[in-house]
Amino acid sequence: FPIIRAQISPDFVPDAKFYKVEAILRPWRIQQVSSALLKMGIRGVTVSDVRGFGAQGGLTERQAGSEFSEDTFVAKVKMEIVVSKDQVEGVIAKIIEEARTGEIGDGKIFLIPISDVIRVRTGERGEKAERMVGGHADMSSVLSTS
Ligand code: AKG
Repeated sequence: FPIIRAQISPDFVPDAKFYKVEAILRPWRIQQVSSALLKMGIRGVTVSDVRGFGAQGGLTERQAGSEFSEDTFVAKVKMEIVVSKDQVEGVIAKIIEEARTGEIGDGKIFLIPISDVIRVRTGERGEKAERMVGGHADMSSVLSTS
């Protein structure tokens, strides 16, 4: 396989403290992706069932002369993860590693700068709101340092 190297390009991505990694992926790869992210310590993943089509119009193959619809929607899952800037490349690399089959239909990842994060329960903003506390990761880090 070619070496896949994801890098934030300052020409395309406005600088921000937090980014949303929005990935449109194959539904049957979601479990594999999310458990790998969990192992990395990533918390706060939102998934939605979506339908979409890309450059192929929802078709994996096109045969000359055959009739096909240009807009056949294929079932995908949208995975949304808001992380701090230093976690972005790790998350992108992990998603590619776990979701890629090499076939048409593997999906896409969009990187969206986030202005701020606000925790509803406390009204905290920024890093305090982004950080996931009280979960399993917190418990295990407490255990491993004690
Ligand atoms: C596309 O519509 O561009 C596709 O990749 C279709 C193939 C698929 O999603 O399974």
